Amino acid sequence: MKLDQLAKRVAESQKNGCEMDKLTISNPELTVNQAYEIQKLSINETLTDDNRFIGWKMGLTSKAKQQQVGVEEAIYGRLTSDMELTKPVLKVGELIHPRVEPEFAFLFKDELKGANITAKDVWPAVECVFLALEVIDSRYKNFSFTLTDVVADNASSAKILLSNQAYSPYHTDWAQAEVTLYQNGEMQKRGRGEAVLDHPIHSIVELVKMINREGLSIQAGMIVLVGGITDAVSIQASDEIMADYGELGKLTLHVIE
Ligand code: 0L1
Ligand code: MG
Repeated sequence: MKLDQLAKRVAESQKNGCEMDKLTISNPELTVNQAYEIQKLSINETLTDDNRFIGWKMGLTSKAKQQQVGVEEAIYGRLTSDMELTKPVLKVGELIHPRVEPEFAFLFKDELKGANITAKDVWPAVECVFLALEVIDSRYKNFSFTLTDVVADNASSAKILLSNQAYSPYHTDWAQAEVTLYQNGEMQKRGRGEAVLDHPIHSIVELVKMINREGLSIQAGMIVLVGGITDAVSIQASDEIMADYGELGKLTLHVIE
């Protein structure tokens, strides 16, 4: 089994929006560490001057998300500039079986690294916080995978929408901030920031520790999606998705063919 060949298979499926079999079917001995290597190789393959590495995402940070997909630990993925929607419109025809979930995104002004950081080290490095909608789209058939598979598939990353408004990190208690997710005007999900590892700041701490094992860091200017505040809803063309964050505002995504 060659990791670079598996990475090519994953990159192709992500680029073309076509389903693939789980890597662990033909490679049952694949480890989670090797899956992170496949993730790195497949994303590096897509990087150009126009598609830059812009940050990280944490996934499976809530019990609801872990139960939804039958996996029991948080994972991370890589974000590139192609994933960021510059308008609140999602072309669903390019994706396989997309789902959307409400999140917060933290933008960093200073580098964060190390195995021993705590929340007190994170706050001073945060420039601002955005409201965010993450579109996830597993490249595996039936949205079904093992931990190893989903790590190799860049934690199902597909697209992200950030709010126009940025907030000071000290604007509110992000653990208590509530979001209600509507699909075509119908309430689908409700949750608080504390669903993300008890507090979104813990997600950043966890990420820094995890990427430190690869000798990597959150660099100044990077964003981090901290993880879903609710579990995800399936979406299709003509849907209107609205996340209502109360006094923080609303974020709307129009889904088209
Ligand atoms: O962002 C997420 O929590 C998704 C992580 C991967 C699992 C999934 O595709 O639901
Ligand atoms: Mg997510």
